[in-house]
Amino acid sequence: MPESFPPGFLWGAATAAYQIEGAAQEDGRTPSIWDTFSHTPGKVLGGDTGDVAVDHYHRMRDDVRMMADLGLTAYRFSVSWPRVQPTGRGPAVQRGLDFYRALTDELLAGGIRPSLTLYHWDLPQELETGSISGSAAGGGWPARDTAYRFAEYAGLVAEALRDRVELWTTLNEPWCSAFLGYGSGVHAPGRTDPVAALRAAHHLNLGHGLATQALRAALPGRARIGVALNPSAVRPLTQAPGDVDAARRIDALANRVFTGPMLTGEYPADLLADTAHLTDWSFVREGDMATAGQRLDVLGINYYAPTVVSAAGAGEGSRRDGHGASDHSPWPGSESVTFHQPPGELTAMDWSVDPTGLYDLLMRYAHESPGTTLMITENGAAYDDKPAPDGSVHDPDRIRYLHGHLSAVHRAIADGADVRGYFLWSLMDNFEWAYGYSKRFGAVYVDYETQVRTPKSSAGWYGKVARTGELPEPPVG
Ligand code: IFM
Repeated sequence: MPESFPPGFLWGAATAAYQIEGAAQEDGRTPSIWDTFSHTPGKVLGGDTGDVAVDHYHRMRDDVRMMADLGLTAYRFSVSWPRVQPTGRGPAVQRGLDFYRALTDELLAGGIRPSLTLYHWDLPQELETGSISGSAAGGGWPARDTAYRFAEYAGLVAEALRDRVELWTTLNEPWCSAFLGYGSGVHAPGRTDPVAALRAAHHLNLGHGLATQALRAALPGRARIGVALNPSAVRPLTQAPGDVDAARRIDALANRVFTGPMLTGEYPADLLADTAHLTDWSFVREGDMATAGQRLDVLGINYYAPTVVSAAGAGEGSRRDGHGASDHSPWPGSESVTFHQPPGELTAMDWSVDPTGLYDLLMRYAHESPGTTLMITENGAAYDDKPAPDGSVHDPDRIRYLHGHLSAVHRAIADGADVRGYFLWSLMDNFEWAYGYSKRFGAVYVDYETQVRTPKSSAGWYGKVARTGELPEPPVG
């Protein structure tokens, strides 16, 4: 029996500005922290940068036509902050906004619902260093002012696109911004200071709340506002008390550091205790928790693989956690926790294939956040896709991955989770951050020499699911 999804379920694909747009120096855009980071030798594999990426800025109309041909009903993209507000403060650049006006017009004309993310990691460099115009103090997300700058930018984008976009997301994966950007340093801006990472996490929570207020003030009542988190399905290696405690610690640092303020209006007591030797959290000011805990219409979940942990030294494992190699841990106060790769199939990122993690997260947040719509704002896998001699690209592993995860979503809906949409990561191959162009997540293959796009077999498979709203029998083999 095919598994049917509810009518109106959104079938989308997702991308992010720095990963696809290119045109890094056009129409007034200034560098973001990712431009600076990727141009710093040794930071990105192969010295790759997003200067050209997949040239979406110039190929946008063809790309939207491709989405419509595939049968997508929604598209999640992000706005490049330095394209719209180059110094991170002051008025918007209309040419920058015009690109997103044109993109959303094309989407709407093609019957595709735009889902807009305000921040997918491309902080204007000036807000990090304050060095471009000399007007700003900078400091990045560890600095409180950045949260206010983000709210100002949110208001500018909302005013420009309020008539075209109903689905708004404030932040994408703030965990990565805070803990990979300022803790382990494998993401921009590449700082390795655990306290800065915790301060960044708080200011991202605050910025989310302030931006949500700015969006609600500017948008019509029908707008739906949310955030896209990458919660970890954290599992202890064994039920030994040390392993269970390691899982609790990582759950606090991966998940509850954001869902605490955003869903319940407070930081979890165990998180504060686990990090008390590093900071007294005095950067949290009166009123911040109420601001961060704005009503959420949509909780976006980005899911790839579960996380298995144990107490230090238990079993075979490492301090590496699938988020890139660094001598610095992204887990402040929990550096000794050991991470384990579960047995079984792996993707090209060495992430395990386990849809039960997605099911568990959907059921968890259905219970913890009743009344909030859930969306899978990202899910997908990288594989070493290569064109066949006839130019076609077959990716049965990705079809199996998607089938398994969509089946988990179907089961969660059947068990009561209010899930309204699924966005495949990613529409097309693109710049995979510190891995450069070496990892292909796309349903559409991109030849980086010619920029020719070729839908992989998974794109055809997913398009059929989107058109019928039904998941066929699992693929064999
Ligand atoms: O490519 C990223 C995306 O930008 C954020 N979520 C995870 C994806 C795969 O690593």
